[in-house]
Amino acid sequence: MGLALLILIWLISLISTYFFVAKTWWLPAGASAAAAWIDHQFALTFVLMGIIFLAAQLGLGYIVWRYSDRPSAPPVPYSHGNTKLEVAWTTLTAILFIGLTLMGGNVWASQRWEPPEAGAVKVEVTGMQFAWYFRYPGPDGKYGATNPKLIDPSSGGEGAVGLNPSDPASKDDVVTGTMYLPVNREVDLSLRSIDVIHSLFVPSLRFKQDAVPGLDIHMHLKPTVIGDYEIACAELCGLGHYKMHGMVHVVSQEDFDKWLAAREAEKQ
Ligand SMILES: [Cu+2]
Repeated sequence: MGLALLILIWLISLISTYFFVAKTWWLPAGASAAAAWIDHQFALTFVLMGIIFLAAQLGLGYIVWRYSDRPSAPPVPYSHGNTKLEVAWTTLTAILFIGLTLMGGNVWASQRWEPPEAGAVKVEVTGMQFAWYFRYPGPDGKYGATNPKLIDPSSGGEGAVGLNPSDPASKDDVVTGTMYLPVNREVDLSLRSIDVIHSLFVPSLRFKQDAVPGLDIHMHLKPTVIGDYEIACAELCGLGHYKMHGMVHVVSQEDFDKWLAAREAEKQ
C-alpha cells in the first residue's frame, strides 16, 4: 500500500509539473511594453514554487513508503516537534512571499500609481452586464460629462455610458463597442462600471484590472505589436458573464487616426 501511494503521489506531482514546464496552457505571446517584466515575474514565481512543490511532494511520497506499517519498518519515535526548524521554515516562507509580493507590486505600481507618459491616448472603458464600451474624448481631449440618470444600456453607444448631450465637451466624444489603440503609444485607461464589478482582461497585453461601480480607476499600458487581441471579463458578473467579450485592435498611428476621424464623421 505504501509503495502504491508513493507511486501515485510521485506520478501526480511529476505530471502536473510537466504541464507547467511544457507551458501547455500558457498566456499568449506578450504584446505590450510591460509584458516581458510581467512574464519574468510569473516565471520566477512558478520556478521557485515549482521547486518547493516538487521537493515537498517527492519527500511526502518517500516518507509514506518508508514509514508505512509493515513488520520491517523502523519504529517512529514520538516527537514534540522542533522549534528551530519551525522558526526556520516560517521565516523562509515569509521572506519568499513578502519578497515576491514586493517585486510583483513594483510591476503593478508602474501601470497604476506612476503617471502615464505625456501625450498618452485617453480611453475610457465602461463595463456593464454584459458588454464593454470604449469612449474617446475627441479632438478637445476632454471627456464630456456623464449622468447616471441618462444611462440606458438598451440604447448602446453613448446612451449606454450615460453621456450628457448638453455638455459641450460631449459633442466630440466617440463611444464604440470595439477598442482601437495606436501601436507604441502610451494609453491612459479610465475604468468604470455602471452595475456590478467587472474586470477588463486582455491576456496578450498582460492587462487585468477591475472596473468598480462608483470608481474611476486609472491604469496605463503601451501596446507594442500590431494585431487583434481578445478582451474577456475576468470577474463573474452575472448570467451572461461568459459572453462579455470584446476585441482590441492595435493598429498603426495612421490607421488609428483614420478610424477615429471616421467615427467623428459618423456623429455629424
Ligand atoms: Cu463582466
